[in-house]
Amino acid sequence: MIRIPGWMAPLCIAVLAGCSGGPGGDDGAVTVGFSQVGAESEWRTANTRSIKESLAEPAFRLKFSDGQQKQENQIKALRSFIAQRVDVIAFSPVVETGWDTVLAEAKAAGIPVVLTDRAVDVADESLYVTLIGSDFVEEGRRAARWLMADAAGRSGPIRVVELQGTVGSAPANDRMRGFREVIEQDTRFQIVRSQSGDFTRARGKEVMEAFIKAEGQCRIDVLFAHNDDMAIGAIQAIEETGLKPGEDIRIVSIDGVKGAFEAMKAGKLNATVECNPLLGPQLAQLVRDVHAGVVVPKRVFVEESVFTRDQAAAALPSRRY
Ligand code: GYE
Repeated sequence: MIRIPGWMAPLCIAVLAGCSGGPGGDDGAVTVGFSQVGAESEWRTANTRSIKESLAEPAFRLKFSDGQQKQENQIKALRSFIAQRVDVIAFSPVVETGWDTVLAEAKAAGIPVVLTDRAVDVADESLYVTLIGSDFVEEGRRAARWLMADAAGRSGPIRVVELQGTVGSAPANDRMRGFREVIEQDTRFQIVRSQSGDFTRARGKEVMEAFIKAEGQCRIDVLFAHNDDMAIGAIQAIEETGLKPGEDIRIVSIDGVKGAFEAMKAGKLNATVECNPLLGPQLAQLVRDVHAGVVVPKRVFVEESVFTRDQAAAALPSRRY
C-alpha cells in the first residue's frame, strides 16, 4: 500500500482539481525555492555552487535566496516561495529553532519542504519531508578521536580551546556534543575556553586573539575549530603572536576545504574532518522524488572521512572543493 504523507493531502486535492500545483507552466520543470544560509565559508561557497549546478534548467526552475546568516531573511524568503506557489521548498536553516510557524504555513499550502545540510528543532516532524546532510555529531567525535590518537603517550593536562560555529546552529550544537562525548573520556584534556567565531575567518581570528590574550602565550595546547575557515583565521592570530600553528598549538578543524589542505601542506593545520558540501546531485534526486510523491527516507546522510598533514599534498589535486 502506498502511504500518502500528510503534507501531500492539499497537493492531491489541488491535482484532483486540475490545478498544476506550481507557477511553472506545462514544461515539466520542477520549481524549487531554495533559501541558503549565506556565504560565510569556503564550504558554503562550494555548497551553493553544487546546488545551483544540480537544480539547473531544463529539469528545474530555481529561485535562490541568500539569507546572509539571518533567520528573519530566511523566513521572508520562505514566505515569498509560498506566495509564489513553488513546487518544492528546500532550505538550509541558519539556526535550529523558530521555524514551526513558517513551516506550518508551507504545509498548509501543500508545499513539501526538504531540509539541506542543517536540521531544525520543531515540535511536529511532519513539517518537513526529509533532511539531507552530514552527521555533525559524528564529525565532532572524529575530531576528538583524532586528538586523542595524536596525544598518545603525552601527559596531561592538555589545554583545549574551541571555536564554535554560529550560536544555535545544528553543526555548532552537534559538533560540541560529539566532541565532548569523546574527549571527556580522557581526563588529560581540559576545554579551557569555548566561544563562537560564527564560522568565518575574520571572527575566528578575533576570537583566537582574545583566547591567547586571556590565557597567556603558552597555556593553549590544542585548538578545535568547528570549521576550517575559523581555523585559518586563528592560524593568522597564532602566527602574529610569534607561535607556530600546528606545532606549538595543535589544530584540528572540520570541513576539508582546499584552504585546509593548503594549510596542512604548509604544516600549520594538523587535521581536518571532512564535511562534504557537494549535496546538489542528491538534493536534486530527492526534490524530484518528493515532487513525484515517492516516499523518501526521513534522514539521508553524506559519506565523509578524516585527512591529516601527511596526506595533504597527495590529496590536494583531487579535492573538488
Ligand atoms: O561546516 C561551515 C558552514 O552547515 C555544515 O556551515 C555547514 C557548516 C560548515 O559555514 O563551514
